[in-house]
Parts: sequence; structure tokens; C-alpha cells
Amino acid sequence: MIFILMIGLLVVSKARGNCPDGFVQFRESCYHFSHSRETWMGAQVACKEAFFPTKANLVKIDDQAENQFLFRQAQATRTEYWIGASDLQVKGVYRWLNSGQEVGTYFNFWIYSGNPSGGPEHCMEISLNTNNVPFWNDQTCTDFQHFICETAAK
Ligand SMILES: [Ca+2]
Ligand SMILES: [Ca+2]
Repeated sequence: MIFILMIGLLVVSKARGNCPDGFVQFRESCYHFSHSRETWMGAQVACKEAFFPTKANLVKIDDQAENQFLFRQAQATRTEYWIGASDLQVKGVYRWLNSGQEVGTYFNFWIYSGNPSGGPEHCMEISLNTNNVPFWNDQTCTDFQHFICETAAK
């Protein structure tokens, strides 16, 4: 666990030259791990407006490496985070906010407790089980949660 924590901190403290204040870099993107909590929609508005002139969006997970990077941060901070997908348009079909691309067609981490569990839950988060193991979860969109914003690195 300590080893995982150290790796997480190492990744956070490295390479912030190409990112705005408050963001950390991983490959071609910059990420902000929020200190405040918002609803899922409030989080997207915050990503777009809080860092003016930088415009960010709720994070879109493009591949396994990016997913692992985000999972490590969630583990290191023991925090659950909103990410940028929902099934608000078509129930049961999770799509990323801007691209409209479907979630998890070539990899996915819907691995615990039968998620997406549906019902009143339509927004996607990185959740943690009781052993601090991250997984994707659908959650009630009006819950107030931490969130991750992403913008392209310069
Ligand atoms: Ca991304
Ligand atoms: Ca769920």
C-alpha cells in the first residue's frame, strides 16, 4: 500500500511544466483533482469555467494506461471522483461527454457489485471498495463528489 502511495505521489509531483496551475501532467493531458465537491453537472461546469482561460472537461478515459494513472490517484488520495461519462441520453449506454464515444468497448472496469447498477444512477465515477481498490461505478448524478478535469497539455 505504501509503495502504491509513493508511486502515486511521484506521478503527481512530476512534470507540471506544460500544465496550468493546479493541474498535473500525464502524457499528453493535464489533470485537476478537485478539492471541492460538486454534482456531476456542476463538476463539468467547474471544469469548463473555474480555470479561465483554460477550458477543461470532466476527464475522458481513453485507454488502460490513463485509467491506471487515475486509479492510482484515487487510491493515493482515498477519494472517489466524478468522471465524464453518463447514460443520461440512452439508459444503459454510457457515453463520454464530448466525443459521444461509448465507454468501455475495448476495456472496462465495471468489475464490482454488478455496476453499472442502473436504477436512479446515471453518472460515472471512479469508486473505491472497502479495500481501497478502484472501480467504475454509476452513481446518482445529484450527489456531491470530488471530480477530475482534463485538458490538453501545451
Ligand atoms: Ca483522456
Ligand atoms: Ca452503481
